[in-house]
Amino acid sequence: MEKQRDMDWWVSIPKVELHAHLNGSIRGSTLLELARGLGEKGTIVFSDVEHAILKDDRSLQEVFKLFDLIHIVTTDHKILTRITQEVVEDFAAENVVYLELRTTPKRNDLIGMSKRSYMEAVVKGLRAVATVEVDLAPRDLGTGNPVNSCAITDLCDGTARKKIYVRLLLSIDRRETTASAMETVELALEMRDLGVAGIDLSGNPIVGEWATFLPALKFAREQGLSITLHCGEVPNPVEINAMLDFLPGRIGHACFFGEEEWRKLKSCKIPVEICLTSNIRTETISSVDVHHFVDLYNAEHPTVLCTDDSGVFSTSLSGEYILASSAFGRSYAFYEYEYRLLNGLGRSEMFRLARKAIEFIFADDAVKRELGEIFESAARKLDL
Ligand code: 6MZ
Repeated sequence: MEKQRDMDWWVSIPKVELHAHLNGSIRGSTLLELARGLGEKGTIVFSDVEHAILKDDRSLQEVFKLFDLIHIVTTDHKILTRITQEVVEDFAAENVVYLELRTTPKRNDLIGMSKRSYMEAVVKGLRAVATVEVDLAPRDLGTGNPVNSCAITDLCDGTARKKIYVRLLLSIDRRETTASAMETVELALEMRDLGVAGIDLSGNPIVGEWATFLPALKFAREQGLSITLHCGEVPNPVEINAMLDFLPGRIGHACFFGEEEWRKLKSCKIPVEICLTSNIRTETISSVDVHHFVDLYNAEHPTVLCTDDSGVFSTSLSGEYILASSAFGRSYAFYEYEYRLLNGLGRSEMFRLARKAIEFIFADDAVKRELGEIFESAARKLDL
């Protein structure tokens, strides 16, 4: 009973999700249903897939094998529309008020899919969301009004609906060529009015070279897109340093940083998207107690808690907040073989952490202001 009330509290606070991969956030039940369907058609052997899907702990490399499998199941226009709708509805149901959803536009000539038609299917999914109002449009600089909103403000009975702001980030997969990465950036630029706010670099960190993606990332930045990079998921100091020197808007993970890289990161104040469950499940961090989040939080470095792949890692954003507060809520935390004083992550500190994430979003100032008001009103209601 007490546990349920506690869980309800974490679900009830407004939250900001900045690192969620669309295909990694697929509902487990949807993935199994779709895989079973393909098994019946003989496209895949369902029992093999079922085993891979239900397995709990996977190494980072096993996760990328699972993604290849997920992509066989989901790379279809109708399915993309469905999973986009479900993912947004799931985040909204746990009071995520601002979501940056990232996905890798894919081309598949066999089914007539281009990177553009892939993204159009995703946008269709955003428009299909039924349980909540979706704000996906950037603001007009003159009027401050959305330039292209699919928002419905009121229900038929006149009561205001719950609202979620969604912005899209287009991911470049590390398997891609420079030309393919450039194509993704061009597409992002064309789709800016549909809520595309930036570019992400992700994919298997042992594949590809930083130099391959740099021209596209530079071009994206010159054109005003924001950039986030998966950085330091494996030990690769040369690449980590090159990425930090690029000064991205944010980075994700930062698991294998040495002293020099921490110093550089902290002096540049680049916000870090923290994915606790993902890092622990993939064993890039050995346990939550030694996670670098503690040190960054103590150093007042900008951080934001995120899910990464809520479907693949069976987590939720509320779950990540509960995990952080139960691991770091006490006064001391064990970090790098010594106990260090932690400022104590109780409910009000966690609420402040959630609100602070507004500063690091890739949407415009009008959205930041509106989110600030949402948190303000929640703080009053929750007496924080
Ligand atoms: C790096 C990851 C990732 O784009 O098909 N992705 N890349 N590290 C991670 N940590 C575990 N989790 C997900 O979503 C799935 C794709 O996102 C990237 C991978 O490229 C994966 O194929 P989309 O929607």
